[in-house]
Amino acid sequence: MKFNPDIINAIKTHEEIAIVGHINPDGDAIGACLALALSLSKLNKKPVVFLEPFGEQYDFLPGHSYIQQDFYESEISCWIALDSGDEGRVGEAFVDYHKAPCTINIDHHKSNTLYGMYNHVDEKASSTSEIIYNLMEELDIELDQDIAICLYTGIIYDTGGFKHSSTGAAAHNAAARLISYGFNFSDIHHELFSARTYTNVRFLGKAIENIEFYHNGQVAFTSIDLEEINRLGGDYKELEGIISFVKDISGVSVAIFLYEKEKQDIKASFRSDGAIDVCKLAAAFGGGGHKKASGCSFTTTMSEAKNAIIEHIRQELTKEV
Ligand SMILES: [Mn+2]
Repeated sequence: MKFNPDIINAIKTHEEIAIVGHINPDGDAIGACLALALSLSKLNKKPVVFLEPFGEQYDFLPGHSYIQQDFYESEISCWIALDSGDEGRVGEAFVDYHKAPCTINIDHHKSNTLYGMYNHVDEKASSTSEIIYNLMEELDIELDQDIAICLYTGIIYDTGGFKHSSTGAAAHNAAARLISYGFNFSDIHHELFSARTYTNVRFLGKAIENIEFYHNGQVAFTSIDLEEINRLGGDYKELEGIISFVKDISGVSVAIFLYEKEKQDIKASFRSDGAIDVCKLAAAFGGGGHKKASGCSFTTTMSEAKNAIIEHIRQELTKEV
C-alpha cells in the first residue's frame, strides 16, 4: 500500500520528529519506533522516541539512545504514532501528540480509529515494522544492519516467527532482504520466543494452575492478580507469552488472560483460532486489535472483568448456533 504523498512531504519537511509507540510496548511497536528513529537520523533529522519501559529481552535492539520517557510540554511539531489503534493506545503521550500541528498515524490494526491528521492504516501488512520497511523505500533511505535488526524483530514478533495467518509474501520478502545485512537472527528468535526468566516461568505455572474451561473446553480463561504477582516476586512486564501457551492447549478456540497491573486496573489479552472475532470482543470493552489477537483494559475488580467477558462470549457462541 502506497503512502499518501502528504505523509512523505510532512516527514521530509520537519526536522524534529516525535515517534510514539503504544502503551505496554511489544516487539513490533519497539522495533518499528527504533527503526524509524534510526532511519530519520540518516536524513539528518532529530527523532525522539517515546516508549513506556519494556522488558530486558529487547536490550539487544540498536537505537535505545533515541528513547525518552518524559514527553510533557514537548514542543515537537510533527508526531508519528506507530502500531497504536486508538488514542488510548497512544497513552499519556496523546496529550502532546494531539496538540502538534502535524500528526501522522501509521498502523496495521483493522480497528484503527484514524485519529491522526494523516493516517496510513494497512491492515494487510503483517506488522507496523513491515510498513516502516515500505516507508523507508518510499523515502529512499538506505537500510543498514541496525535498522534491519529492529525491523526483523518487529516482523517476527507480530507474525509469531512467520506462523500467524497475518504472514504474507511481503513479510517474507522483507525478512529475506533484512537478513542479508548479516545479523544473528537465530538469537533474536530465541530471545523473543524461547528465552524465559525464571520469574516468567513461575508466572506461567501460576497461570496454568488458575485455568478454568468453559463451553466444553473451547474457552480457556486464566488470570494472575496483583497479590500473586507480588508473591512470586516479579512485575507485570514478565507476563509475556502466557496467553499463547494457554491458546496452545488442544481443543481451545479462545484463550483469555487477565492480570492486575494495579488494583482496579485490569489488562486483558485474547487469542482466538478464528471461531470468534476477538477484535470485536475487545472492542465491546473499549479495546481493539486483530480478529485472532486483541486486548483491552478494565477499571473493575478481576471477577467483574471475568464475568463480563465470559458472559459476552457465551452470548456470541450461542448466537452462532
Ligand atoms: Mn503490531
